[in-house]
Amino acid sequence: MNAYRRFMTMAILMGSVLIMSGPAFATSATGTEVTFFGNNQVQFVPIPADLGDLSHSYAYTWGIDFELPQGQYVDFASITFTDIRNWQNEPNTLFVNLLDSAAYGVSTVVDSPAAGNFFGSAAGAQELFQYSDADASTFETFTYTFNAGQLAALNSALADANFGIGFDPDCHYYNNGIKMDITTKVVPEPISCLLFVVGSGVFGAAAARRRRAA
Ligand SMILES: [Ca+2]
Ligand SMILES: [Ca+2]
Ligand SMILES: [Ca+2]
Repeated sequence: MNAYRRFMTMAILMGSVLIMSGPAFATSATGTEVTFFGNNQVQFVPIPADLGDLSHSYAYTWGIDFELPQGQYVDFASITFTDIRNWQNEPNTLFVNLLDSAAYGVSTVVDSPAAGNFFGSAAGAQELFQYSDADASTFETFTYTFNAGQLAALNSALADANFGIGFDPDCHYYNNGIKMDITTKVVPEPISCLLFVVGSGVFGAAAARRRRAA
């Protein structure tokens, strides 16, 4: 009995260790695989990751639910296409947009390849970038990094813990996976700013005294 108890205690302890040291990812029921790296890096991957090789007949919305940790904001965001390749040697464009809100996971809408960016005039949408490579013989891994204005728009879209990325391929762009990476940062507290300013002031005064004394 004692041996059994010891065995069970060990088994429970080992189980807890395994859970604590397990991989830090969760497959969301909302159509996105979310992986956390450390305290402030998060990666989102849509399901399916290649968005069906981005067919020209459709526009795609990818809705992501993410609640920012309290007192934090997004200070970096990027979107990466692995092994992206034009389906033909022709000047095709892939439009990528930020959406203020979008249904969870990947949805498709029928789209005319001739009519430009499907999301162009949609409410709550703004174009992030256009990807274009007319050479179908080469593939590349391409990363786009959000600029300051786009980061501000992402942070405001996240106010309700939901945002989306809209893709409109005109025409097809084959690829081996899409991902979005963000890092978050703690908003500086007013009190520490104040202390910093006071500290700089004391420092500055001391330096001025030293200059006068010299
Ligand atoms: Ca399209
Ligand atoms: Ca289109
Ligand atoms: Ca939103």
